[in-house]
Amino acid sequence: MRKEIQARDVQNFINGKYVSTAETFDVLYPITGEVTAKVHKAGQAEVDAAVAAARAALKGPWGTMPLAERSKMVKAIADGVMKRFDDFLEVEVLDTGKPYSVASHVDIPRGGSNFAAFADILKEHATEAFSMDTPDGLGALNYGVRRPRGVIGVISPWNLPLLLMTWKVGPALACGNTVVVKPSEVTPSSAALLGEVMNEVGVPEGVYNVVNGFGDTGAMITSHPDVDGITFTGETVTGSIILKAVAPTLKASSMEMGGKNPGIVFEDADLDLAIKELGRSCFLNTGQVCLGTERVYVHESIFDEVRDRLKDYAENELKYGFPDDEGVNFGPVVSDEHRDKVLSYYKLAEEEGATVVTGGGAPKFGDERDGGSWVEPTIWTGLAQDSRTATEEIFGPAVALIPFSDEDEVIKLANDTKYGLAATFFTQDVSRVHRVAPQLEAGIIWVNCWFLRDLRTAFGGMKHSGIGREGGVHGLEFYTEISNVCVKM
Ligand code: 6OD
Repeated sequence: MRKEIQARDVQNFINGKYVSTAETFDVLYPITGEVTAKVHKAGQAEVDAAVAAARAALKGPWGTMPLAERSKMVKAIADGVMKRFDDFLEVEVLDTGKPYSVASHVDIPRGGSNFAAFADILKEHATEAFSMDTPDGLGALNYGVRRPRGVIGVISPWNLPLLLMTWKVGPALACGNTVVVKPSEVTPSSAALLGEVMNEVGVPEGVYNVVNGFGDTGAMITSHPDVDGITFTGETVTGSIILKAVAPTLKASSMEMGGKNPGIVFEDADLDLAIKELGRSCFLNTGQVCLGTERVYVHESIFDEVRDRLKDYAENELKYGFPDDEGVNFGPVVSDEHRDKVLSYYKLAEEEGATVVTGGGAPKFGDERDGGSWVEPTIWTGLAQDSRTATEEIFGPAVALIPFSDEDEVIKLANDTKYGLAATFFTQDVSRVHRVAPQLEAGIIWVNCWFLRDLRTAFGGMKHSGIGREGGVHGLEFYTEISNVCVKM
């Protein structure tokens, strides 16, 4: 259904208050290209104010709040997000153009559960203790004391804006930190709206702050001497720039970066399941998921069948439309700039000798959607393993299918990448599961499923895909500082 767009005002959120600035920039509705928000750009003064507020809150009511009370408050934030479900849904869809069916099943519920899951993290994980029995240490007890890291800068991306921002803010607050968030400039609205929830729930001023802007605003956070840690999800190139920026002030950093994730379909796979899960992993959120699959290795004996069935999935299971139209599950990409990047790979693939199985271009609607940022779901065969299309992250709804003949070969092919975020494979042979999984160079490995998340598990990438792990107890390494206390009696 066509939506009436009224451009909203999106402000910074500093010390519990919305803060406007003279300079604004536009957010466009990716469905049609209309202006959906005017965003107030933060400069050095706003970033300094946000950091100062965050630091003051660490010393003030947040820092002195008993753990049980803080946990209760983090749970209340989870409830607060769910109470405002429809409001979050609305702004997330306006910023991203994604279908309601995607945002309401993926983005918004995780916006709540990212707080609920971590509310009790410090209560649940006992501190370590070691008694010593060396001659010099006999009778000595070592124990770990955890304290919040401090002010955490959260630099979050545009593909799953609320999900990936709260994935960091949830554990940060639960561990007693305060945050300064810089959401992506193309999807700032849900981070701003979360400020209202913080106030509704009674989170003290200065605990949660949001500043809007581009890379320059991000750089003001990453280089700020009063910010103690940076957590980032986004492209590897940006991650590398951030790592350079944090070096002079020696900040801890937790980095989840790009990927070129492999999928593998072994000859014994349950193909009904494999096609359904691969279809999701290649095309969910219009392929804009860092965990998504962009190259699929298919055993040569079932290659044609998998190709045809995945083509059928792309052509018949994915439905374009306005976000709230019945049955719509495929939206535009987030911006014209990103559409142009994805389409440049569509062109490159053909130059590199790909056979286009389906897609390969941009749809034409003959209505206002032609002003939006659309691309077709695309499948290629015939690409070489070392082609740019099969090695560079596209971050769109596009996948290269490549045949293989044996297990050792496919493990080499899957690992033949600078990235190491996720890998997904399909087999019904349990011995193969245990043989193959440990050989895949990826931080997250799914077997016979994809993007099935238990927030207690380690999450992050190897190689150029990341530094550090978050999730469950693993996030404690970044969100807290541990001091060892050695007591000799
Ligand atoms: O599910 C998560 O916790 C997570 N960090 C997902 C990341 C998706 C990247 O696009």
